[in-house]
Amino acid sequence: MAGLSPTQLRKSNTDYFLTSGDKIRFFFEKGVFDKEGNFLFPPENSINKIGHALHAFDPVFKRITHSPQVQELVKSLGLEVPVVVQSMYIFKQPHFGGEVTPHQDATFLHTEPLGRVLGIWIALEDSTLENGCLWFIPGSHTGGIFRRMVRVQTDSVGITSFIGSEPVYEDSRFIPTPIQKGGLILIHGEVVHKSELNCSAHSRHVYTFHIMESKGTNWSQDNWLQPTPELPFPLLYT
Ligand SMILES: O=C(O)CCC(=O)C(=O)O
Repeated sequence: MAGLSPTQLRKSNTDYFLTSGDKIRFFFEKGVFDKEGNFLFPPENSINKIGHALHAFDPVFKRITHSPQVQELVKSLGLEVPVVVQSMYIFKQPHFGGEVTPHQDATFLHTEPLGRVLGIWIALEDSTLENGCLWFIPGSHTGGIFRRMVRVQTDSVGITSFIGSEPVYEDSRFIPTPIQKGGLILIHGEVVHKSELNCSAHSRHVYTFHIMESKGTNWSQDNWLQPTPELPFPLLYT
């Protein structure tokens, strides 16, 4: 990163993100690099998340994603031909782990019709009010989506932009969902959710992945994340 102008740096970060759908890549918290791109803090304390294809290329996460328990759960919800679209390991570092602002997953993972994306969020450590548990607005999955992030191609360069604006949600509408290590939260693709800055001394590690019912569903061509020849979206049921 040394010697890059702010514009070049932004472009290189965007490229790194936009081409991460079929790879295992590392994303860091804000403010952890100096101007030359050197770590200001130990890398293991600076990492925000790893994504977005752990489910395909890491044997441990592949096994968990396709485990009998996950398959049974998803079958019990009535999904017929679910595919895995992305996966992430989120660290939520002690004293440091950044907030995830209120959003709907369908903003980033859009389908037609809506209602076909489901997040499976597994707590690998206790997730508490102090270390940044998830918060949800009850019933918010029923109101459609407010904003979409789309991929825009300018020559060979990919950039993203937003259509629509995210409403400002009153804090009082959110309810927290602390959960113990080993617990699992299902996240509807349109429910509004967030997590707050981790000011505590405890990390909050999670493994999360998103699936889509592929039967009768169109994956939007302008989503940032697209299946590739290297990684078509794998079937969940194996
Ligand atoms: O784990 C978090 O803090 C946020 C996760 C999230 O928003 C998601 O998986 O959709």
